Amino acid sequence: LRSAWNSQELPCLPALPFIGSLLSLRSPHPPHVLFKNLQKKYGETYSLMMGFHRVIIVNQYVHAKEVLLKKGKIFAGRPRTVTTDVLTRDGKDIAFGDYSATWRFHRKIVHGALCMFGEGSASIERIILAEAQSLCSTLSEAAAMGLALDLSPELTRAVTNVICSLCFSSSYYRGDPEFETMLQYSQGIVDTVAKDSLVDIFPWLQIFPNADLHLLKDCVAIRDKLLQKKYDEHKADYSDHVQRDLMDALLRAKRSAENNNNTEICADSVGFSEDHLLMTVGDIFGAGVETTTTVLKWAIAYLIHYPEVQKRIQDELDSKVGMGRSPQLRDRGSLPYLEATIREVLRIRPVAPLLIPHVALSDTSIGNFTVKKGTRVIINLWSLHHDENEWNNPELFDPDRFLNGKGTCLIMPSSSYLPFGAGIRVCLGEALAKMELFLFLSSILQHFTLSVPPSDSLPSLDGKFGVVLQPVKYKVKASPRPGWQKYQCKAR
Ligand code: HEM
Ligand code: PLO
Repeated sequence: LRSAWNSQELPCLPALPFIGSLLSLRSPHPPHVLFKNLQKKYGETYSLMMGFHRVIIVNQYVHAKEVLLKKGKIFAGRPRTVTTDVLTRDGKDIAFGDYSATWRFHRKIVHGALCMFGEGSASIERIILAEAQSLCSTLSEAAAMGLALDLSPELTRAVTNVICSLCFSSSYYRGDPEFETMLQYSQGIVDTVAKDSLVDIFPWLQIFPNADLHLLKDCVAIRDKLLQKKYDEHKADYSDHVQRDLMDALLRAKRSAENNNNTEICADSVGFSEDHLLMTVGDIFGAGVETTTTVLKWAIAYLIHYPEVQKRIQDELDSKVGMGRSPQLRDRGSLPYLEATIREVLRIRPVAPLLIPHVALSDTSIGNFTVKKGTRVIINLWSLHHDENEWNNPELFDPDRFLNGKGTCLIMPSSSYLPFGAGIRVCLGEALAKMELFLFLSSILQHFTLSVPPSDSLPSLDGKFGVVLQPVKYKVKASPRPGWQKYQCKAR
């Protein structure tokens, strides 16, 4: 079993021609759990074959950090797959696009545009706070009618409106048909893209009817129409003098690249086609919506399971912020228990349990194992976050693990923690996501106690594996807290 395909040392799962290691990968468990379990037999870092592609699975943090940080640039490639090619017009985006000058340039522009709205200026905070307030008013209306709600659409709308403001300077009202369309296509994409479906292992399966691929193509077509509309609107009233949002920042960069025929960043050399621009915004919009919403849903599911955690956050809010004003970003330092809870949610249910696959851009090594150019590397964040050697009782939800003994200071108890990845491919939205998680959760918990309706069972904590690990649907009863009975948010 410890045969060497690619190197003398790397343990490899059995593999057959064409199908690779598929037979060893049949399992009732989702891939991140299966890959964690396979460590027992093959060691922490092992390889397997997905069709014709060699894939290395890394289950521990020393090797993970070598791949992401120490050799980040060598492992900065991305594989091309059938489904991500459909989503991104053959990798013309940031997340699924291979390492290149174009990729670097687009990352830089997005980074700059997000910083422009960042902590320095108060505008992102204002946008999030307005959405949090609107969300709270929806919750209090539901509470007044005694309704328990699936919070997913309302959380998604709040989070979407934040990223919509940043990308397009627009927002959605409740029941907005464009928003309903977006909800549908985005779930269709999450359900079908990049989950190592058979088409991605066997591209030739495309010639057979494939329901998943059909759904993906339909959803992508609807998304692209929406993106094109936003692009056309921005182009029509673009001005060099005002930069309203990310779309304007990209348009400006595209124009200056087109006017810069003789410098190193001319439109051709950086790949600044309309496709590239649309795919970049598509990434930020898609990531901006699906990731943060997913974490909020996990956080609420855990808070319902652990009412004592909820109570402690509320006590902290009462004593540090009080009831007279909304929590703000400057309160982050004085609310360590809430921060610890957010960290714990990101540990126990990482949004992207396998990150996005990396690819070795040249011959290299991981630890003592040699790695050939073109090898795919999957970092199993699930294993890092559930490593028994690093975390006491890793299955237990325990925010206190991120606090000192007195519960007054945040600590990082282990290096085996990378919810946003690390290095050259680190998440571009980390700062934004953290601001949103803090402001949304603190606003909700300042006003409401969350539970399930008496007739319902507790939310399932098993995730549904896909390009993001989503919780299963559940209903929430939001009860206004004593002292907040008269609380009425102004409807927008
Ligand atoms: C990539 C996590 C929110 C934009 C990633 C990766 C992870 C991650 C694990 C993959 C890193 C890798 O492959 O090595 C998260 C989590 C979030 C979150 C846990 C929320 C709590 C966001 C938001 C945005 C965003 C709000 C947009 C504003 C991106 C982009 C990439 C990425 C563009 C691709 C980076 C690249 O390949 O160069 N994120 N993310 N993420 N994220 Fe996030
Ligand atoms: C989510 C569905 C959208 O309709 C399209 C989209 C674009 C970017 C993807 C995102 C989806 C899922 C989460 C991803 C993000 C890029 C980075 C992020 C994969 C598919 C993470 C967590 O890695």
